[in-house]
Amino acid sequence: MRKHRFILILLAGCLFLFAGCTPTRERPEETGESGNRLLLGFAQIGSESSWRIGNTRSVQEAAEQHGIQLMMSDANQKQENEIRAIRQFIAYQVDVIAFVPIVEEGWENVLLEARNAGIPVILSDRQISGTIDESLYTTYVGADFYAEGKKAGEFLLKKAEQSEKETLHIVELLGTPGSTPALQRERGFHDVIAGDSRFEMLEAVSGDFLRSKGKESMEKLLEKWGSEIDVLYSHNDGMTLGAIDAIESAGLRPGKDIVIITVDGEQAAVDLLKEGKINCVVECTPMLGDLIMELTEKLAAGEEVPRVIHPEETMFTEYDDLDGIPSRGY
Ligand code: GYE
Repeated sequence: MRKHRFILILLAGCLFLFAGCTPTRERPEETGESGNRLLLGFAQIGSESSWRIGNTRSVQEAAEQHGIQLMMSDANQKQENEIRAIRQFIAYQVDVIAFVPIVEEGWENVLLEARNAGIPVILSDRQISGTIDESLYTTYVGADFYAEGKKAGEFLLKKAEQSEKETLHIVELLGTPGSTPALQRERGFHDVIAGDSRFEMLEAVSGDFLRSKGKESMEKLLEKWGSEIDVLYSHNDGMTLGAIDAIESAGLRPGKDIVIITVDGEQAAVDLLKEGKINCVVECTPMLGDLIMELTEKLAAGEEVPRVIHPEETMFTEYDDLDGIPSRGY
């Protein structure tokens, strides 16, 4: 039975994604074991980074452990695909919808549809624009990106104390334009270093959270600014790894000629921190699956849940004892 329902859902998913129409079919008759399981519709944005892949895995594993049936879609980095998937979840009358808003703007209509259908909505990982009607979603679970940006800035303050240079010239690789992590990681960092004459921004460019674009953007920055660059602040590890390739190809030493500050905490970045090629890794955990499933259970039972849940996060720097860092798992 469970299998049949899954196949039905999958087939319908393909149909709706390809036909681009609003489905009118109702959730299939619930029978047998699968009928008692909660159904969670989860709209993921894609697989742009190891962080994201770890996030998807965390959601899948937690659903399995909690016995929650998962209807998951991959938007391939397109907001319109995400909106279409959410409409599909509504048509299927899922118990709860969770989604990762790729950017902050543009969700009003589809969230109104979810509210009219009486389906609670969890924002996972990213937020939506602050001006939106608050009743359009129930809860947010994800990182405090502003705090992450501040941690990055605070590390730089410490690093500057030990630098012989009078001025440190900074380049910044920004995440996806209009997304919460890009907006808040930028703001938190600049709020900390603002007004301090030891720092000078050379340029900030987007690398879209992609390794390939991080490399490309860093190549351009190096062509333009060369060895004037003292600091790279990058909004995610994927872009940082690409940038490090570009820095080494340009004959410079990452972590030494250029101070490198990155966010996420992927295994690959922590390994490079240990090698001295990265100076600071601000942690952002993708392991949100358990929290999402707990929220799903509570919402389906009609219980109250907190409006905002931030998982605990830390940072790893060259000043710390790095031997004890447990395997990152993403
Ligand atoms: O930092 C990046 C990913 O939204 C926090 O998205 C997430 C970010 C993460 O692609 O690696």
